Amino acid sequence: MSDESMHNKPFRCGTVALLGVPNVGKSTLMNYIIGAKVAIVTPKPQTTRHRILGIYSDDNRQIIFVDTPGIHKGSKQLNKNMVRVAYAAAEEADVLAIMQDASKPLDRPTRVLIERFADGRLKQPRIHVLNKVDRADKARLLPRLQQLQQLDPGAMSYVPVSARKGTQVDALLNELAKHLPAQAPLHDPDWFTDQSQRQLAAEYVREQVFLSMHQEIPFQTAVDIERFEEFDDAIEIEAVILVGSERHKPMLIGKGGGGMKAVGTRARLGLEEILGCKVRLNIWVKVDEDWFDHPGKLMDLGLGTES
Ligand SMILES: Nc1nc2c(ncn2[C@@H]2O[C@H](COP(=O)(O)OP(=O)(O)OP(=O)(O)O)[C@@H](O)[C@H]2O)c(=O)[nH]1
Ligand SMILES: [Mg+2]
Repeated sequence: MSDESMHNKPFRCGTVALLGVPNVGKSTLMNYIIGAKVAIVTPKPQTTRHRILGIYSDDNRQIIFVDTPGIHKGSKQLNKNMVRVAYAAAEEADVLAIMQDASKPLDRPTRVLIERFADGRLKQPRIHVLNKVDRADKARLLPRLQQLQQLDPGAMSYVPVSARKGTQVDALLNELAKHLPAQAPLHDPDWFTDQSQRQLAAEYVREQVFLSMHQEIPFQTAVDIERFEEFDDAIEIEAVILVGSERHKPMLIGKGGGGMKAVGTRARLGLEEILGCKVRLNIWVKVDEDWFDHPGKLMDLGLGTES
């Protein structure tokens, strides 16, 4: 029996929504805590497009993290759906973890976002997470904390962390768990994500497209899994990469197919690691000019607002 349970501390369990503008490190933090790459991470904004659960369980707590798309402005239906998904996750959560990049000066979108949550319209406890402290100027951290305290004096706490290095993540877990309901675990402690193997396959391929492509191309790219079949010795996957323009196709495929080959190899290696078996991955590229602005197509890709 652990020290905690000997002291009769109640078991705590609930949901924490990870919120923030794009690129602040929400998915990196969740992956670090879960200990597996359940949400893809890239240096580009708008990487996460739907809500992803990552469940942390120990002897005293089960913290159900909800990773959300970064809150941003955008005119396409995809952007609107992403933002709607983030706000819906906030409404449903027990605790709001509002993240920012502390290695950069507080920008306007971050300030607007903090003010929006600080207005108290949502009643859940708010915890501000100042991420990327490994890259932040230490002398600026205290003034930044004070600035944040002024912007949202009603928040429970303000926790500096490094999601990449894991610095202060234990302290953050303690702080988050304090505000969760005292109740028994809702999920089997061995279960750590709601992502199916098929969804992981689509996301791992999209991650490699995001990493290898530039300018507007990644934002107009989606991945659809057309076949996912398990055999005794391997999983066979057929993935289609949708691109938003005919001229993106050769850029993605690359000279002699080299670009596509690199995307496929890297995605396959990542999938073999997380799925724990051999993967045979075939990828095709298809042009679909308006998939990101078409509600029905977004729904089919799992990017609708009701998914
Ligand atoms: N130096 C440093 N980099 C970090 C840290 N956390 C995340 N990053 C990097 O920041 C970039 C964005 O990280 P993500 O986890 O994809 O950010 P996100 O908030 O999920 O972004 P969206 O899904 O686009 O909203 C990646 O290049 C990460 O490696 C950190 O603590 N320190
Ligand atoms: Mg993300």
